[in-house]
Amino acid sequence: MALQAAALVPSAFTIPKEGKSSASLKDSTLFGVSFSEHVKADFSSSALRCKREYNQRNGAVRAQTTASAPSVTRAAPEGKKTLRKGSVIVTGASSGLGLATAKALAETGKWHVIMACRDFLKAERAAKSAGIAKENYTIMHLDLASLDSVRQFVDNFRRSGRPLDVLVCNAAVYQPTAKEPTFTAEGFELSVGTNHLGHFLLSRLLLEDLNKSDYPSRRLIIVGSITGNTNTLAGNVPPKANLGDLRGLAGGLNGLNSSAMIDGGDFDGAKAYKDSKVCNMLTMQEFHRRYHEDTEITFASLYPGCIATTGLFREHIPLFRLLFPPFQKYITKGYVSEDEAGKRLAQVVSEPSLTKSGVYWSWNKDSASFENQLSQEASDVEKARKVWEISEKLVGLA
Ligand code: NDP
Ligand code: PMR
Repeated sequence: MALQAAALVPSAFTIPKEGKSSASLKDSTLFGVSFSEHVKADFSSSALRCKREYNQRNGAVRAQTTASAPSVTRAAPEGKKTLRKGSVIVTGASSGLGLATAKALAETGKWHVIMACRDFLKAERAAKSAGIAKENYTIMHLDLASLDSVRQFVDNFRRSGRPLDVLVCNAAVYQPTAKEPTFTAEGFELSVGTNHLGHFLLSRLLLEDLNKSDYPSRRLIIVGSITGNTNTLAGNVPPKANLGDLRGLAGGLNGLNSSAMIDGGDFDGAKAYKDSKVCNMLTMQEFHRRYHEDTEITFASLYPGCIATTGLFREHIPLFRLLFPPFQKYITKGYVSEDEAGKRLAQVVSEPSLTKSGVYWSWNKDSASFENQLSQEASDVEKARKVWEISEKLVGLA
């Protein structure tokens, strides 16, 4: 039975060959979801074709990359020892994973955390109740659902005079029960607009600041998820992530003359979230390909485990919120506490052993980190390039 199959897999269970799971899945309607029919081969011949095309164009891409890399000379060479505190921006640090990460970093005494949050008072209360010492954090306003706010945040941060050593793109919204799409200030479907496009603009702008930092290890981390990866059991729970040919994204996700969904299909809030996570993971890799060699910045993504108690599920039906934590704790064994997940993300921020760039980190049942494999779509080089180029246009960078 499906739940037994789920019980056998650790939190970061990966089906070794895409679409060729040996796990036996029968129909399950837990949480109103029937998913076995969706666990099918997910091979895409277009991915291979795209890869070839990318290789043919590779020279051109690299030339363009060099031209658009931030032309800032770093203040000090990599590896230089510094005694100053690290300065890290964490988006969405007012609850859940972001708050737990801010707490874990602040507690080391080695980090000053800039909590980039849309609700200042909520963030202040959260920092206080988490017991984060005043001198270890600063709250700055950021609403990722508004590109003006993103630009304003970057200006304010620069005015603060603080260096930027690590940027953590963590904030997200999830609208599993929404019947109709809602939109960001610029008219993009809210989940992709916030989780992907807001972070895309933020990280593109702040790359220059990261590049100026003299900190020994500078990092840009974009939180991903197992549910965006169709090479896992969790990623095969419908609706599955699928960016298709990106026609909706190219059309601006506005729900008027274009679909609100990246693949151009009918609106589905749960799918929009999973699609946004695929964009997050593709963006991390595209950053790595374009900038790692020149800047030595580490680009990373991760799946921290299933933190079933966070505010992410606030819009889900009450029965789901009641059953989801015990389901993840006792059946799938994928559950992690907010504290544990915060420590994991804090490792990706600061552990000297996790400096490898272009990696999607996960943790095994002994809480040891390992480099996980992304699904075929979430590691599709050509799709990553297209998502990057379309996103650049949408956020006004190209
Ligand atoms: P929470 O809802 O607890 O945290 C999300 C944070 O994002 C909140 O602080 C929220 O602010 C903030 N946020 C939402 N919209 C905006 C916006 N427009 N501008 C600025 N901030 C915003 O969820 P989690 O802690 O679970 O999620 C954190 C990350 O972890 C997400 O990227 C999610 O995809 C990822 N993740 C979560 C998993 C889980 O099991 N929970 C599993 C895998 C990945 P506010 O407090 O004001 O609402
Ligand atoms: Mg899942 C190993 C099994 C596993 C893991 C690690 C997760 C993680 N889930 C697993 C299995 C299953 N889930 C199974 C077998 C089912 C069908 C009964 C199932 C259902 C389910 C639902 C309805 N799961 C969900 C939902 C959500 O609404 C959550 C979601 O998709 O949010 C986008 C979710 C999640 N399951 C996870 C994780 C980590 C999530 C949440 C979040 C995320 O990607 O951020």
